Amino acid sequence: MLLAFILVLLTVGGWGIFFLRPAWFPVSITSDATAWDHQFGTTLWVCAAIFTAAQLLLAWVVIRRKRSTGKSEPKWPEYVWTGVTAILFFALAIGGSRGWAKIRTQISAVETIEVYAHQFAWSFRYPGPDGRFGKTSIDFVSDSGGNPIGLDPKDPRGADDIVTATLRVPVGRPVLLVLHSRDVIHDFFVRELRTKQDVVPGMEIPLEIKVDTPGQGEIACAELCGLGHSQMRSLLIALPADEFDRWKKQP
Ligand SMILES: [Cu+2]
Repeated sequence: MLLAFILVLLTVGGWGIFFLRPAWFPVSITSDATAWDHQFGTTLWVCAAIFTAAQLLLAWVVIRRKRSTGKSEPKWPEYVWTGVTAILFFALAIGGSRGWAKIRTQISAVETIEVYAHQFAWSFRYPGPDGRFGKTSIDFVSDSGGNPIGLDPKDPRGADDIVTATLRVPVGRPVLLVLHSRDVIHDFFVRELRTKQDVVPGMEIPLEIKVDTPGQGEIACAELCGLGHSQMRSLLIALPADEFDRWKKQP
């Protein structure tokens, strides 16, 4: 009986957290968030219903438990819940991958910004007025010398490149981020964009974002990457497009 009481208490407590929402997503700054939030909400409701049904059923079984009579139990409930779970799982997976494909595979950005992750900081590079990125090499990397991305000092194309510690993006214009890592796997995570993408050494990973309202968001590393992982954070600043263009001319 005590076990049944604890099960009911856990279920009610779970619903309490669900409704009070002590920690929830911050307000989004992109319209893409609507699809993510919808999918997340649907998944959460389905899981909440299954959790509630399973816990209450378990409590009922605990209360009504009888000594085994040695007769075999009917098998059909197992078929039913396995079948229903499989259908729900595939429906959620198909819905989620459709949304993901719509947002993540249509790249239309004309503006490219390079993102460099390393233990334990972020750097961002813009091509400057010539519109071209200069060469980089691991040989030139020097954090103390102010060259965290290893910009080649002899390449004239890189002379006007802008390297910053915060990410500024224009509002209303799709931006292609190209993610690089210098050492281990990191993860580019911005809650306000509902975006999370691994950054893998040796790979250039494209990630298109479009911010629709001016605002700010925290860029956090969401992959445990070493002792300073919790300090690995930066800021995303979304500026009105004209202000962004002015800043890029005179950072
Ligand atoms: Cu990290």
